[in-house]
Parts: sequence; C-alpha cells; structure tokens
Amino acid sequence: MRQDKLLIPTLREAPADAEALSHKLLLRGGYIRQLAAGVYTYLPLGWRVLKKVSEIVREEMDRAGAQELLMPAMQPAELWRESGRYDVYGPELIRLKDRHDREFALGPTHEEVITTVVRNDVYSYRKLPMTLYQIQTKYRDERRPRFGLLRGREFMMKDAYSFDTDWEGLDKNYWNMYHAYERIFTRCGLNFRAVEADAGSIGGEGGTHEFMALAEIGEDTIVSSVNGDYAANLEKAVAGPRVRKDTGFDPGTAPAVEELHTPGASTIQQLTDSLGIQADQLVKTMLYVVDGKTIAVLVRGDHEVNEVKLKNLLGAENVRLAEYAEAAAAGAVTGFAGPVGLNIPIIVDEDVAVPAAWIVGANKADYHLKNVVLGRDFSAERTGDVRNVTEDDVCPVTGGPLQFHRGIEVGHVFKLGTKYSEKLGAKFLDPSGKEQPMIMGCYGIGVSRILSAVTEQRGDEAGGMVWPAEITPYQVHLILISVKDTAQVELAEAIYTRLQEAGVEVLFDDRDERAGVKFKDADLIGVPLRVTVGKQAGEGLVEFKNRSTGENGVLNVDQVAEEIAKFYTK
Ligand code: 9G3
Repeated sequence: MRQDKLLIPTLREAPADAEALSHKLLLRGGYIRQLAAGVYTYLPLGWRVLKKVSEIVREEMDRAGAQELLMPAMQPAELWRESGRYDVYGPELIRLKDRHDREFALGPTHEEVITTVVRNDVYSYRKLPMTLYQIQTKYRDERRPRFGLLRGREFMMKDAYSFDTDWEGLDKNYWNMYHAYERIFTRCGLNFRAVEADAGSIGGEGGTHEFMALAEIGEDTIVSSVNGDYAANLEKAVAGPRVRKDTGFDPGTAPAVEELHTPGASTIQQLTDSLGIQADQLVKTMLYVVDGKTIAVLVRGDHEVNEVKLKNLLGAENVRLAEYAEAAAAGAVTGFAGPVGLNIPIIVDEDVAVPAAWIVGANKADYHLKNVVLGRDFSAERTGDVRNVTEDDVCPVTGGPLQFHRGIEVGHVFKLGTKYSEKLGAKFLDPSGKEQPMIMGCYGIGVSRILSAVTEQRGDEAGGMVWPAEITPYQVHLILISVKDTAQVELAEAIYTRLQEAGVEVLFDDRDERAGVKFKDADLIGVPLRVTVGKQAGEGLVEFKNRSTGENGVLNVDQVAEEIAKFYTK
C-alpha cells in the first residue's frame, strides 16, 4: 500500500497520560486512538495486527477441534439471575435497559450464554465432547482502565467453552487447549510462561493455568524454579518444606510477657531499627473484613498476607483490609496492633504457628509486647498458609531457589466442572438413559491485549518497535528516499510491483518527505524488514535491513526478494 494515502498518524511525542511503553508506542505508531477511558479505536495498522492475531487463534482453535460461533454482547439479565451472578458483580458489569425496559448486561464473558445455547440444542452423550469458541468484544467497566489495551473497558477476547460427559474428557480437553495456547503465543512471538493459577471469581473445581507474557508492566507476579519445573502465579505459589532449626524453645518455661515502650515505631523497619531485632522475630497483625466479619491475620514480620490464599482458606466471597474504626472496634490500635486482647477470630500463618516467643503490637499506642506465645497468651481460630512466598523460600518441586517475574496475563484456562451446567441446566442423557450435567471447561485469550504485550516485549522508546513475522501489519517497509530522483522512483516502483506480485505485503513510503521523517516513522510502525531505495538506485542496488536481527547490507533486487522469502517462510 502507498503510505501517502494511508491513515497512519504517527506522533513525535506520546500524550502525557500514556505511561506504559506499549501505550506510548501504539499511539505514536498510529495503531490505536482513545475514544474514551479504556475504549479504543484500532486504526488501520492496529486492525491489521489484530486480524493476524485473531487468525492465528482461529487456526489453532480449529486445529484443536473447536467450533467457532458468535454470541451476542447483549445478554438478558434473567440468565445472570439464573446463574446467581447478577448481584455478585458490581458496577464492573455494564447493565442497560431496552426500549421495553427489559434489563440486559453487556457481556463481560459468556458462560451463561453458551450454556443456554448448549442446553437448548444438545442432549445426547453422542454429541459430546464439544468445544465452542468465539472471538468477540467483551465489556467490563474497570474502575481504573489504564495502560492502553492492557486494561480496557471494551476489548477483544477469544473465549472457548468445552462440554464433556466426564472428568476424564474435561482433562483431555483442558490439556488440548493448553497446548493450543502454547502454539498460539509462540506464533505471536511472545515470551510467555504457563503458571498454576487461582480460579478467582469464576470458581470451578480443579486446576487452572494462566499464560503470562513476561513484562515489567505486568500486574501479576509469577514465581518459578530456575529450571522451570515449577511456575505459579504469586497468588497461588507455595513454599517448599523448610528444615526448621530446633530452637529448643519450651512454651512452658518461656518468660512472661513484657511491655516495650516503642514510641512512634509503627512500621517493621522502625521496630527492627529501634529494637535491634530481625523482622522474622516480629509478628504482624493485619485486620481484615471477611464476608462482613472482622478477623485478625498474623504473619511473620518479613512476610506479607496473601489475600487469595486467605480467601480460599476461609472459603470466603469477599476479603478486604479493615477500616480504622473496624479495627478499633476489635480492640486493635492501628500501627500497634497485636493478637493479645483482641475480641475477634485470629488466623495464624503456619510460619507463626511454630514454637517461639514473638514481639507483637500491644494494642496500645507506642507500645509492643515481647515473649508472646501462641497458645499461652492468645489462641488461634485456625492456622494455614496465608502468606506470599519470598526470595528466601525454596521451590516446592526442586527445593532450589525461586525466581520472581512480572507478567501480563494473556490467557487463562479453567476446569469449570458442573457449576454452570447445573445452574443453567446443560444436561445430557448418558448411555444408560440417565440425565447428567455436562462437565465444562472455559478458556480465554486476551486477543487485543496481545498487541500490547508484544509491544511491551519488543518495543523501545527510542528505537521504536519490531513486530514478529507472523503478526506484523506489513511484511516489508519499502522506503523511497527522493521522489524527485527518477532512478530512485523507477527502481522503487519496480520493486513494489515485483514484491506485490510475489504476494508480499508491502508498505511503500512514497511520501514527499525528508529521509529523517521517513525513518523515524518506519521505526515507530515497526515492520521487521526494510528496503531503502536511495543513492545507489542507478546501479540497481538498495539497502536491505532486517530489524529483527539488526543485520543490513546493500543488495540487488533479486537478493532482496530472496532475503524476504527466507524471512517469511516458516
Ligand atoms: C463479570 C464481570 C467481570 C468478570 C467476570 C464476570 C472475569 C468473570 C472470569 C472469566 C472466566 C473465563 C470465559 C473465558 C475465560 C475467562 N471478569 N470473569 O466471570 F460479570 Cl463484570 O471471565 N470466562
């Protein structure tokens, strides 16, 4: 295509409110434009990449035996009432009324809809297993949309749903999808890890993996062993067994509790400094409200509470930090909170539930207590693993060190079980004629989010972007230096015609612009192969640059055609 006629509005500067690298580059490269917070237009370049990513997803879904369909975004509220989720989700679920005042939700996901589709038209076990998928726009009214396509309020998702007669079938489908995801993210040129994850709000029984694109901007933290045998979202990651040094501590003979005057020392750092102790000799008392009830959670001073583990341990729906007044009502003094004298249940992390005497807050401003012993000075409602793993922990699989990376969630596969099929009546007649609920799985890919994840990994604020071969908007960027030089124009036109006839997608920069402007734009647009027609056009020679490998040289047209064919044949 001739760039002179294309809508590719490159920018020299990113808007001030764009923080993430991918947000800046997709704006500056003329890929996207914001219409509203978290709502974007894919300009022609962005749309070309989005189509290629979607096509890769489609190919691999079809190869995995899934059938593509397209469900509506307008979902009757009744379905969400049937599944019991209409009131579970707050303002994130976009609700609207039609002209007859009937209530609808704009689909944030499609478990309710797909289960209704299947329950109405699939009844015999002979039709199962069946996996259906769509590539469709989702709506989630995020409180804080940000970072461009990374967290939008309207975004493109591939969501697939599998229906099996038994758990073995689901397990087979689950891994079938898992491997399809590996192929998809590899073809999209992503550096990704599959990690054990928490099922989160969707619930479901048994196992879920997230696919994480490694990137510092990522909201998630993934924990893995050095050799990759273990990988888990921090929400889920567990520590390997530790050999506890026997301190010979005897609760029976431990000295009595003593008050410590610790004026103003309300942080771990201030305490360890002022008392000259290590953080692991302290216990932090965190006040939470769990499904409306205030509780205390105790973790060691060098650990952090993992709210997902806490929620799962207690089987709770909602977990949040307590407000100041809620903590005070429980007898805790914020900044000096401790377990002694509280009138609420106390959950104790297993690394605190060991024979030891601790320093804790005294529930009195400017005071702490020492020699506090679990069992003697306070009792635990229950103990469990409610903390994040740290660099000091060992891997549960290899026993070796743990590595921590930030990641962007680009995929998520779930074993749902019968949660939706029971609520929404997706049942089948088994060979003995007995009615059974279908066993479901669901599988999501953030298709539009992939544009940002790839740009985070392969973009550079100064150097621009280099798209992977399979999803680049164009395959070759042909740059004509001077539109006034006949030899250059003739050679560039000849190359353009020849490459197009060879089926190569060419972006031809035929604009009457200075070379510097053309190269700056080309860096931002990010096409991996660049052919520059300049001074040596008279000798039939051009500059060929492979921006993926960095190599470049002066070649004739035949050599260029050969280099291009090599780069794009898989
Ligand atoms: C909602 C809203 C937001 C949501 C959900 C429901 C996330 C919700 C989880 C899933 C699970 C899987 C199929 C594809 C893969 C992911 N955010 N989830 O259910 F009403 Cl407002 O979407 N769905």
